[in-house]
Amino acid sequence: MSKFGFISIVGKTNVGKSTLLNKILERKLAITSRKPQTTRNRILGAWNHEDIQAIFLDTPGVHTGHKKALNKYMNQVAMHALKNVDLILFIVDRDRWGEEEERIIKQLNGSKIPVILVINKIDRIKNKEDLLPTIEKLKAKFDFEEIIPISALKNKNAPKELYEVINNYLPHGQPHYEEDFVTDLSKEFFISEIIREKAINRLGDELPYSISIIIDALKEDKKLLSISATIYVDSKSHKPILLGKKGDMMKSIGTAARKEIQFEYDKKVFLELWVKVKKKWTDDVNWISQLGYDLKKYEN
Ligand SMILES: Nc1nc2c(ncn2[C@@H]2O[C@H](COP(=O)(O)OP(=O)(O)OP(=O)(O)O)[C@@H](O)[C@H]2O)c(=O)[nH]1
Ligand SMILES: [Mg+2]
Repeated sequence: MSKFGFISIVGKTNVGKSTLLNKILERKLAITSRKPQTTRNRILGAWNHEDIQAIFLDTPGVHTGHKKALNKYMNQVAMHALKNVDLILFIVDRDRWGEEEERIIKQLNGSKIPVILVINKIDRIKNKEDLLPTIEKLKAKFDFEEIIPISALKNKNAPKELYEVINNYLPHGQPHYEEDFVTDLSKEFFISEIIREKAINRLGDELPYSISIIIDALKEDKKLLSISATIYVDSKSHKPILLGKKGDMMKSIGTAARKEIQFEYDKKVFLELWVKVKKKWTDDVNWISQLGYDLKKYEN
């Protein structure tokens, strides 16, 4: 009998949720970075294996201390993914347990959805004997169905236990999507995310929070993909940082993004990038909607 269900990947920011999604799907669907708050909305990725179709939902990291409209939206998307799914993969970074994790647990209490605790980044635990006390410590936090230690980054594949869990906890049901369906996200969205990732990786610690990308034009024929995009910063003082000396920062972001888009779509890419200021956009509900983040959808 076939199985079908939704699996959300939740946890604090920066614990490796998107890295895990990409590892499971064996392709890069979500951007990742060493900086917090990289994922800003729900990233859906379908996984088909034999008679199982699992729909993974990668989510923004739960975070506290930021009060802008964008932060509110991101936290709402994350908390929404704790409901109306069939299985939850709750990711933590080794034994790091804080108020964000507590917030998630509070939401999970009383829920009937099975929760698997995934302890990530175990490659960073020098002494493997330290893993056992970590598991014991986390076991006491919630009635997890199972606890699986992994390294989403270093393991060649997602561990077998994870696939067993998917098989064990997904309900019986027919696949809802065609076998070649991967995601519901648009080409414009992916391209803007690739540009954002290249920018995040090249900028200091503060700027990544305040950039957003809009694709102004996208033309495509058999051989060429032509893109014009604008990177928006939220204050005037950020513009020269993004431009860099003689425009070299923008050049570097553009070159890296173009190479990856070329690889993803297997055709020649022409990418034109602009920088503009959109003051305090992270707290501007209209602007956030314009970026495609649907504030109403995740309100409850
Ligand atoms: N050492 C190590 N680093 C990891 C592992 N998994 C992820 N990382 C790194 O941790 C950082 C954050 O990874 P992401 O996948 O972007 O984390 P995330 O949970 O999606 O973060 P947000 O989208 O901001 O919530 C990146 O630099 C990853 O390369 C791991 O197993 N080991
Ligand atoms: Mg992420």
